[in-house]
Amino acid sequence: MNGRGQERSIIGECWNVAIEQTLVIVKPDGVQRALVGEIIGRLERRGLKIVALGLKTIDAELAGRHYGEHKGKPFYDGLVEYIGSGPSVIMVLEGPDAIEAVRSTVGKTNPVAAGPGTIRGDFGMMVGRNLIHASDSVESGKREVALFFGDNATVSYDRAIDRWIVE
Ligand code: DAT
Ligand code: MG
Repeated sequence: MNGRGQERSIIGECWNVAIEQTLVIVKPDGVQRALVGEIIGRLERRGLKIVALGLKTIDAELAGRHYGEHKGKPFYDGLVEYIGSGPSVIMVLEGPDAIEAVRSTVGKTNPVAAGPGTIRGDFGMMVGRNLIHASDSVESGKREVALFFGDNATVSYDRAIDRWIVE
């Protein structure tokens, strides 16, 4: 129990905060600029848990499925070329309100508008080289995790520190 009469749980619901999963991609510029450790470190230190991780070059077919909502926009072809221009580090992160926690750590889409202290604000200059992708809703998170890792491909485990992060 967490002192408020609720069962403490690191999966499912805890104190009205949902434990969510989000898909994060360190894009090819992040890999080429040797920022993988820095980016994962920031997210890990915030308290997020890595539950799937891999390195892969995203081909046009996978990029088309991932970025389907942007098809027809003027930047679409450049986006597909950029995301496939080298290997990306692709991961699933889990934690309380993980979608919002990661999006706020990542910063606004255009790095110039992203606040200092955010990943894009600290390391990026242009929207077409914004280093990182993060799911923008629970629904898109589920879709993107399934797209990149398939169903039931995340690893469920406890960390000793979890009780110091999740009340
Ligand atoms: P986000 O990645 O912050 O979720 P999004 O989903 O609106 O942003 O767009 C997906 C990616 O497409 C974004 O990370 C970079 C690129 N993009 C978006 N808007 C763009 C624009 N106006 N010009 C160039 N690239 C753009
Ligand atoms: Mg998006």
